[in-house]
Amino acid sequence: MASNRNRVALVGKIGCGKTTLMQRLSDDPIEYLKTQMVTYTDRFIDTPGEFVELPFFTHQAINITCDAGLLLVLVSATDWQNTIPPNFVYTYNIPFMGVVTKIDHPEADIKRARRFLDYIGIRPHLIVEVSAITGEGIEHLQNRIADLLKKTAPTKRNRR
Ligand SMILES: Nc1nc2c(ncn2[C@@H]2O[C@H](COP(=O)(O)OP(=O)(O)O)[C@@H](O)[C@H]2O)c(=O)[nH]1
Ligand SMILES: [Mg+2]
Repeated sequence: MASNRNRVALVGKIGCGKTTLMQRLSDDPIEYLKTQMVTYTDRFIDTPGEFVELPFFTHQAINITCDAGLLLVLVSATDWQNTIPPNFVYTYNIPFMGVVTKIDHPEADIKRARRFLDYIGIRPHLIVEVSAITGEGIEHLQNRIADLLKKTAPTKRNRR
């Protein structure tokens, strides 16, 4: 089976901005597309938000993403409810980061989003804040992703 260790997996509630962020990080045009199924690109694994909103699917989210090079858990600054289980990220054996999205939004509450990410198991130094619309924080996120992927990318020695 092909390795996903060069790919970044995106997980988060429906509408939190996974697909838009992926488009921004890929320099693709930003257009709304409902993610109906798991979508693989060269650099990303985009998952439907149902994966973490419906407990029935949570194991599926983990199966699909557990061999990625990096897990990004997204929480929108506009979300007033979290559905991701406590310490979710510790199920994984790969690097992870938290991303607060939509920080440009007039109703953004970044502190609340950071609290949700803390509950999910992500400490403050592993959280970045971005807006896929204005581009704020995107360069910083690109750099952090590149650093973390370097640690897990297949090398001659560990290639499957
Ligand atoms: N204001 C604002 N809206 C965003 C941002 N990112 C995504 N959105 C909007 O949020 C909605 C859902 O985005 P989408 O990427 O499809 O979410 P997904 O379900 O997690 O893939 C769309 O209408 C996007 O335009 C952002 O950074 N700021
Ligand atoms: Mg989507």
